[in-house]
Amino acid sequence: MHKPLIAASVMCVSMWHRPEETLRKLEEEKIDLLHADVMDGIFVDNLMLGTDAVKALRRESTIPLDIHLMIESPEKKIAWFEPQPGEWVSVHAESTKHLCRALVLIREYGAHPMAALNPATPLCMLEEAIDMADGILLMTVNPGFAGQKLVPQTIGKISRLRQMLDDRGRQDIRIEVDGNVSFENAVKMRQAGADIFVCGTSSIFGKTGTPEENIARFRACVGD
Ligand code: S6P
Ligand code: MG
Repeated sequence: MHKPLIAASVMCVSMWHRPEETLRKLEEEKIDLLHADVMDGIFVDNLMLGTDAVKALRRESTIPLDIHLMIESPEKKIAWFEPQPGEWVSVHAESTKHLCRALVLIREYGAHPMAALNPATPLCMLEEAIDMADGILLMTVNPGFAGQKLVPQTIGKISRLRQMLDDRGRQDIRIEVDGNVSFENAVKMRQAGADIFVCGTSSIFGKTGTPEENIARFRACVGD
């Protein structure tokens, strides 16, 4: 199994309480990725992080971006975000008729392509595109909002995806989990085979503990 990576969810950082200090702390704590949620109000019922915000994050931090596109027809908009080598970019299978095109385009920028699935979308949707991806993002809540409860069926889905990848000899493909990745849920997700964890209000930006304390606790939970 891959070393677990922590992707800190930027939408869970308050924009009004010195966000730059939080960014510095995440850098000091050697957080692996900054998870930037992009929402268009059509694919999901919310609006979040436009192109300028994503580019500003890239300028303001040394942590590589993990851009989660929750937008319709992402293949037409990937260029707007100017993906960089080493970044991760995920596109939802439900959001495009051209998943393969979107994944290939992301790779042309030198970034890691990921295909994302909502909780209710079956794994067979990935069958023909999986080999074009460096990772699969499994939503463990319905996308659109932070602070939701886990859809419990998604834990079994992580195991089934890990099996599907192993059967194809694709142990190199990472599994990212996003939504209610709490300390408790992360233990189960790790056991099921997840290796990138989106950390938001359920863990490192929770109401109790400092981000530093919560990051240490989270790392212990996923065996880092
Ligand atoms: C939700 C979005 C997520 C959230 C994250 C919040 O649609 O894709 O990345 O930011 O899930 O974390 P939490 O711990 O509040 O669920
Ligand atoms: Mg996300």
